[in-house]
Amino acid sequence: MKIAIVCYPTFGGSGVVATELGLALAERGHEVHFITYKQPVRLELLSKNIHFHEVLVPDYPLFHYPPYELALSSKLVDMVKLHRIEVLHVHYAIPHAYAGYMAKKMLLAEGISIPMVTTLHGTDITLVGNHPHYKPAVTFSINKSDVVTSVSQSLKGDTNRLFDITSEIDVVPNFIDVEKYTNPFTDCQRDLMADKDEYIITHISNLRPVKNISDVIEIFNRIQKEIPAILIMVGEGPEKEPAEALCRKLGIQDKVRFLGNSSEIDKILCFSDLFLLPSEKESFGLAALEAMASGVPVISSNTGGLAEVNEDGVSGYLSDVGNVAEMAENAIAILKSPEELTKFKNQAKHAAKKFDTTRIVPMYEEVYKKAIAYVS
Ligand code: GMT
Repeated sequence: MKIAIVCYPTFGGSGVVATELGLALAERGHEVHFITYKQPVRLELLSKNIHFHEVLVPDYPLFHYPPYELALSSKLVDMVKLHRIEVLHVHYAIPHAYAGYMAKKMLLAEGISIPMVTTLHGTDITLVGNHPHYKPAVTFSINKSDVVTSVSQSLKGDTNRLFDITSEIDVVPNFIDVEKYTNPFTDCQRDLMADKDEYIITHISNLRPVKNISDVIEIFNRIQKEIPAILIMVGEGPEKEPAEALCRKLGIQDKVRFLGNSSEIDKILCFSDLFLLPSEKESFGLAALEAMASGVPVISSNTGGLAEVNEDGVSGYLSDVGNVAEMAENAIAILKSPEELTKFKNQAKHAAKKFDTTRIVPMYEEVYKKAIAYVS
């Protein structure tokens, strides 16, 4: 199949999923065209089945807001015609589903029918999309998609609750190449980060308010009082400075390392012992799945789709949002005995296998077939 993938090219989960999906589809022989404003961060290798088309938005003094949707829909029309693309797959409803729908309509005016698959990722529904300023356009473009998928049952429920949705939503969970995370390095080089007796606790996110970053620090503070440990914070975002200030206030600044954005998540997870994700909202929690695939147990909140990923008492523990005392207790329970830690590491890796690329990518292929059949 010839598939166009529209996504955010940044470190965010939806862009990562879209990129990994495109790479996996290309490996399975499909021709994949990424159409976005910058080369996606995880799209390192170009191959004969992978193409990247940059959306340029010309500047003009009249434009207070550059019209990205306009440029994207025009680019989609051009690329569909040039490469005879058979299906559009847009990740994150805003503004991609809207631009995709416009492209569909423009192509139809020229006698070309192309189906659009929209994948909902989370904040496009639970945080940004239901704002009254966006809601009518988001509802419209979801309802006008030929197939809609969501990354968890929980997100499907949220979408139906928050929007007036007239079409069925297929749940296609996020996925991971478990093989890639299995002993990727002969030596994880953990001594670069910590002393021999110190446990390494990790958090990876875009450091936005929804991630409850102060809870990450509070949980770690309680852990390090009981067990020698350091905390590695990966990512950039508005909560970074307040988090640094909190670490100084608690006197733990020497035990917390802020690494910024990283393309070496697999290396960081390789030497991590525990992963913290106490988010306010999380439609899936791809970062938790990446940790689990690396054999890192997860201490998380039980919000949204996290309970579909992190199995309580198996791959880690779940607690109510904000219950930092319980999250710290659970973390300590895992770390305090080497046998317990080994057991949870193995269980986390095993639980991740349910989401292996080989199981999930064929579900997207079925979705594309359904979408193509729908318009032909
Ligand atoms: O986590 C974020 O804020 C980034 C956001 C995104 O769209 O890039 O992540 C969302 O999509 C991910 C991939 O499907 C999910 O794993 C995250 O749980 C989801 N984030 C939220 O729902 C807050």
